[in-house]
Amino acid sequence: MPATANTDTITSKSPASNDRSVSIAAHQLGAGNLRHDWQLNEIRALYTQPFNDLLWQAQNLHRQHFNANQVQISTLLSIKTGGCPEDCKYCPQSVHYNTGLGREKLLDKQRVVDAARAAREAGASRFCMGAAWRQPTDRNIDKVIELVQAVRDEGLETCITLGMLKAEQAHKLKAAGLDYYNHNLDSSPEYYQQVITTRTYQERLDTLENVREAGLKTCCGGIIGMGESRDDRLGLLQQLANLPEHPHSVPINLLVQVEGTPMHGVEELDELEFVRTIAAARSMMPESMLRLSAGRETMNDATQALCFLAGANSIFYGEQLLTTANPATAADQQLFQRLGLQPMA
Ligand code: SAM
Ligand code: DTB
Ligand code: SF4
Repeated sequence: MPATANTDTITSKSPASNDRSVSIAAHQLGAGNLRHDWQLNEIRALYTQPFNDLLWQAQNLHRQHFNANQVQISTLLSIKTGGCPEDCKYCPQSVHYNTGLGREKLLDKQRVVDAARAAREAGASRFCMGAAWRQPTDRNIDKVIELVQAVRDEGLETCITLGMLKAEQAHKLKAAGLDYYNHNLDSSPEYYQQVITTRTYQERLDTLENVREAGLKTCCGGIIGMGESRDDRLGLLQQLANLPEHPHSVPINLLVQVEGTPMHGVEELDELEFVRTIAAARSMMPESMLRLSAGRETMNDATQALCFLAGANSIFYGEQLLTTANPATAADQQLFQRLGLQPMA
């Protein structure tokens, strides 16, 4: 960590911190002081602290900004499945891999409204719609706007993820009342090139800029457990936190390994490493909603509880993500009850 004149450190308040813990100065990690200049060595120092110190620090920051027992609930729907021309090595919807998924058309409005209504009745406050496109056409945008407006009419916040967006398209979506646009950076710039060859990291950053400039809220995170190094995980966090605005929502996905994709069979990530990533994300982006996203289906309850302790405060809820399984709603309700968690209004 760089030297600092401020001696009021967060770790100094920790009764359990010891010599090996990293002093993160309050002016660096405190309320109302969002940083956008993280260096890799600082993130490494934060991330590799003793686990208890890292979690204590993340939980402490979390409590400065949020009610620690409230979790925001989002439900996902794939509105256009399969047949995507991109070659993302993790994704079951790419045409490049044979995963048994067919190519479907854009869902009609009634199907979407029915799903949104069911999600709201089950307790979701946000409805996220995903399309397997590299980039939507202007005609696609007009059709998606109708879906967004129908979901808004059901009283839900709206989020969509359609691939790369042009500036005019982002403005059109904002004018139509869309709340969030999801566009993930997914990994470090270095590892990204090994995961996707059909687009560049810069193109991702350009879309994020178009989204921000249009005044939409950004939902931007990534996937870990893709065989990346720890430094790649740090690099992803660095990119996210050093964006001109911290994303409003940060989904952290654990790779769902799908047979037929090149990433099927990759070595599984240590669950405590996943928890560390959540805690570091919380510490670096203390005001963002941090979503425990794909991968909960295979994660045990104790690990999920640690993720909430590390500052995760949002989940995808409902038995399906886009094309893969998510925990049963009854199991999630039980988990919330066991942990004393309440859905955020
Ligand atoms: N096609 C658009 C795009 O890529 O921007 C939107 C849909 S895409 C399925 C949305 C996100 O889902 C990806 O950025 C990635 O983070 C996540 N995702 C896809 N497949 C996944 C998998 N097998 N495991 C975990 N996350 C996955
Ligand atoms: C995000 O970060 N994760 C969601 C959502 N944004 C669109 C998607 C997860 C997809 C997992 C694989 C699937 O179900 O196809
Ligand atoms: Fe297409 Fe998105 Fe899947 Fe990549 S992640 S193959 S862009 S649907």
